[in-house]
Amino acid sequence: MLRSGRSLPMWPSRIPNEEYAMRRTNLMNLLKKEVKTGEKQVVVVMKGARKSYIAPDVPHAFRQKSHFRYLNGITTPDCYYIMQSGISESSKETNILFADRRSAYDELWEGALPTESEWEKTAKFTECVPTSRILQTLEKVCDKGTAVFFDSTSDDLLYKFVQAKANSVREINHFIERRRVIKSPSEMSSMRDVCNVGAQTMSSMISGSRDLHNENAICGLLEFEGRRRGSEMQAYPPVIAGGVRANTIHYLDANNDLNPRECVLVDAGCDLNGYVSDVTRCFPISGFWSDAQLSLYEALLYVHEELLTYAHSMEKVRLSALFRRMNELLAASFTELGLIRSTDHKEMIHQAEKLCPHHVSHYLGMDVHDCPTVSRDIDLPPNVPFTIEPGVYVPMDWPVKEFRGIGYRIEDDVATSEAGGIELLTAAVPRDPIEIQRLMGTAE
Ligand SMILES: [Mn+2]
Repeated sequence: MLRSGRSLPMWPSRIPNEEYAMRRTNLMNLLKKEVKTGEKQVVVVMKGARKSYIAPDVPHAFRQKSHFRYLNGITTPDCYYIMQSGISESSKETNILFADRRSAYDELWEGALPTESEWEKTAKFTECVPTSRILQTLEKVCDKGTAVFFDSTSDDLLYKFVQAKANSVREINHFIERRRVIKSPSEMSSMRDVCNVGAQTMSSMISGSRDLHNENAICGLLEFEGRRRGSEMQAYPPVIAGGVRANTIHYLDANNDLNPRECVLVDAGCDLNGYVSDVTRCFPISGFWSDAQLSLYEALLYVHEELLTYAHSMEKVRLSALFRRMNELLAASFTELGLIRSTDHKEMIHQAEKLCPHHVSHYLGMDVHDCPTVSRDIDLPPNVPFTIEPGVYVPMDWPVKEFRGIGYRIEDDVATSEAGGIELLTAAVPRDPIEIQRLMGTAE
């Protein structure tokens, strides 16, 4: 047990304390190149996530904002963090953490916060001051020679305040995301951990899901299988969609009855030390595929496997190229199946886009849709994790009757590798339809 009464986690963070300082220095070096004429210093103003409530005294699950945590490692709610540096290369940073201590009374209800020296290990502040002093401090720190970088979506009042004081105020998100999209070796280890836990969770959930009567039961299994492996929470509200509900891509109710003749689509992730996984699998509730279910599944699985092979063979991986490839493969595979009935190539692609209206990939890391300001049309360097997730959602009025109302997505997590190609991070959960049946105990 730690001094504050918190027990040691099952998975200690992989990120060494010095890495936070390195991240700040790298970001600052990027920002120093962005200053306008006459600007002599850079100030970064970061606001952490606030504790919020569902009802009086009932808090939402707390998760620190990833940009904030990335730069200082702090996971305490309601903090601010200011970084200040001159623009010359040799200028040292000054960091100020704004955080409030808990009173003895609050500690009685909510427990103790980390100590200042625990915060200091990752945040390396020169000063730690109460949050009530944020404006007073900004007043002193900002002048007409200052370039402020700010997460402007986070606080209108603060934004207006610095706008009046500084020479310029700019959005910081894209600058942090340009750094965050490429993972350090310790971040890659964190991604391997969480993707492995996420894959094992999905696998065990499938094993326990045969003949379940309601989507809610699957939700409970995901929570149980994830948490018992050390996942701190689900990475996002899982999609657990029986039958035609799978055609609603972000269906989140997860509380409908499951029909024993239908398949279920489950899209879920784990969250470990601020890094997340994102996996989707589909399986028949009874453990037995109907002919139509199986043939459509195999047609999509073919596309998925081809995409993995293609990504692995690419000289430089580019998500936009993977997306074009998915549409080509879906068109070919569904034409062969008879789901698309056209001989015109353009029309085939158009039909494929109708059947799968989403992209094949997004970046993955501290957030599930990681670094959304980074283009998907760039050559990726090594150590960039992303998803591969082709899908098919057959509308109830699709001309080919036998596949109507079936929705599937097969999603794995991969990363560009130093050795070239990609590394599969979610190998611990099968995709093969027979292997899925083996998990469910309905195949030898
Ligand atoms: Mn995804």
